[in-house]
Amino acid sequence: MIKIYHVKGTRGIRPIWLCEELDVPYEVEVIDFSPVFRNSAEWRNLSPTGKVPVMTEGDITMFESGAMVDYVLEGYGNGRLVPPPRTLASALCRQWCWFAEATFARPLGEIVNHNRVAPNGETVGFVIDDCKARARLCIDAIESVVSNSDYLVGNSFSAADIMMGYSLLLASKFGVLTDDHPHTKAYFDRLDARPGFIAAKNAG
Ligand SMILES: N[C@@H](CCC(=O)N[C@@H](CS)C(=O)NCC(=O)O)C(=O)O
Repeated sequence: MIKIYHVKGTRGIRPIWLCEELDVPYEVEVIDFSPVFRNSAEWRNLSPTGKVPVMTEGDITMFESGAMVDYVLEGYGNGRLVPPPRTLASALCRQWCWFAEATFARPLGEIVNHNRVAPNGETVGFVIDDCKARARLCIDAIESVVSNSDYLVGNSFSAADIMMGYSLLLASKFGVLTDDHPHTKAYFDRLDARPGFIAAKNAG
């Protein structure tokens, strides 16, 4: 059985949402998000940098939410939620999966970090403004695609939308996703209405 170590509202949403979409059984173990627990030897043994999520199945233990999505698709997807290999659609699906975490979630994560770790509680305003500008550039890229299609890869919901859905959730939370990007807002609303996403957001 797949087990996802999770904290409500964090990136564990991605593998949980995917399991929901594919009807794959899984269990969620909620962990203590305090720095003390995440720095403990017990947690570092599963997640060397002290982050969430972690996923286990049998004797396999993984960190990195995107890798978990790949692993679940490989084992249980039977071709669902990914386009046929060696097609333009497949290339685009992979591109947007990586973009969601490597390019888009990066400045969003830095907003969290710079709000949290600034010395003496002050925020580093110019860094946060720069992160927001970089995140908006990413939303421009998404906008240009979803103004012509329902999802990132044409009109079929795919794994790329699960990866992006979490990043857009963060962008929405930080006020970066606004009416300046109406097609992306409508796209996010479509994702937000999916029962799998709702279940994943409520998990934990
Ligand atoms: N690239 C990693 C990022 C993991 C990550 O940053 N997780 C956040 C929660 S969503 C976390 O644990 N933050 C605590 C910290 O960075 O100290 C993934 O996709 O799993």
